[in-house]
Amino acid sequence: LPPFDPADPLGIDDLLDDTDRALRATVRAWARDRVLPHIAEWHERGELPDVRGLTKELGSLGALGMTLDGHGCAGASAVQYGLVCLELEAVDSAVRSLVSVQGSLAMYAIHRFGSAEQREGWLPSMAAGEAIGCFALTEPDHGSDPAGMRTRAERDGGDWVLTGRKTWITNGSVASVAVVWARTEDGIRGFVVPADTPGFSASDIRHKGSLRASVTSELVLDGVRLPAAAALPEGRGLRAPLGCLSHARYGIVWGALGAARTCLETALDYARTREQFGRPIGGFQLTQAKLADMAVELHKGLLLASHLGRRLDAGRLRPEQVSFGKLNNVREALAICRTARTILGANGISYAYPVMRHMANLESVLTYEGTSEMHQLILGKALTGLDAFG
Ligand code: TGC
Ligand code: FAD
Repeated sequence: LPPFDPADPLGIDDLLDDTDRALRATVRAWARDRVLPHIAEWHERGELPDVRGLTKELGSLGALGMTLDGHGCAGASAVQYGLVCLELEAVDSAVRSLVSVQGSLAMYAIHRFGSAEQREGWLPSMAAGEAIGCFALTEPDHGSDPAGMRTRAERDGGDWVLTGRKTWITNGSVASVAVVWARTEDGIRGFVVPADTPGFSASDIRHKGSLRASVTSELVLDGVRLPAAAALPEGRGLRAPLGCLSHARYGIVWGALGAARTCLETALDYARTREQFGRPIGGFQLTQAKLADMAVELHKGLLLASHLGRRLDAGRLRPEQVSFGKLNNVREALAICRTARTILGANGISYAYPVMRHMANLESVLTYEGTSEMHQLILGKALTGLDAFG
């Protein structure tokens, strides 16, 4: 039998092939060298310095829109995308967020619902990380219930004119292009809005206690005039943005486990060396029970992510299954981080260790891309046939 590997107690690595492992190693090394040495300071300062340089490097790694085909995109598998999300989030959820929004939301929307001109006009530069994108669905008064959105797009001759506000928009103020969802007389539609269009402005949301190294913005659309060709021809109805969310939520199923892995590794190291009552705290049964439970949930979560990834690669992943994964893996990742914090005692709240930062980040991850309650209700509806939203 192969030896027991504390880093992979279930032997889940056997499910990966050499290409998957090589990609994972490349992204892990990049995140360790390029982001890890600075991230605690960036988080504390509430900044993501050189976001454009970082995005270009992520583009060079092939991490942007990586499951999409053509237009400079990598055409990678869903499992490979998941591994990349995990390795990035093992350093900080902010970097995975940047990649999720760029690839799974903004690029995915243009790729899936855009015209040939929109795809050719934006996807190559977005895949290379030369243009940053954002995805604007949430409004101040409509978060979980985007169907009630007030942002509207009205016809004026051959043009569209967009008016409204969007909030909590990742990458908002650094984006060259925003995919904005708005109400029209024919229902909800998506629009590709270059950020330099008059009437479009973005201001950053400050004083966040979570995802502090991520750019989060409020967008104002004040009579933004766009040509007819700015509308996503296929992006009609709420099912269009929700379809993009399914893809981004899938990435989070993996990503959240990266934060959990780092917290478990930190707690294990600490428990082996920190002594109280004359012995390492890792020798106490209560600490071992915590560590065992954390490992069980982390690796069960990885099995779930691998399973969902294979279903996505086979074209068989249902939105309810994505909700299943996001609900479980984010909830359990947060529980792992909180337990790690207890193992570190007072040091658990110090930014000298990554645990508190990851724990705080996962509070956002629990809420964005559909709150845990929304995913419970999506599953509740699928299980009972009864719609709790209606
Ligand atoms: P409902 O009637 O259920 O659905 C409307 C239409 O959409 C279809 N649909 C989906 N299609 C594809 N994928 C999905 N996941 C879908 N979910 C639903 C559905 O079949 C229907 O189609 P049709 O043809 O019949 O019209 O809609 P509802 O109004 O009852 O809402 C359901 C609910 C609450 C689940 C939905 O609104 C929801 O998911 N709310 C949560 C909103 C949310 O997740 N917002 C996220 C904003 S983006 C973000 O957070 C980015 S953070 C990223 C980062 O930084 O990493
Ligand atoms: P609300 O919808 O007001 O919900 C508040 C509480 O009520 C939640 O606990 C919710 O689960 C609960 N609730 C609501 N309705 C029900 C119900 N029917 N039954 C039971 N409970 C209910 N959005 C974007 O469009 N693009 C982005 O790039 C983006 N990035 C984000 C980045 C960060 C850091 C954060 C924190 C958010 C981001 N969001 C983004 C917004 C995010 O998607 C919303 O915050 C989320 O959808 C929840 O909406 P809300 O905050 O308005 O909460």
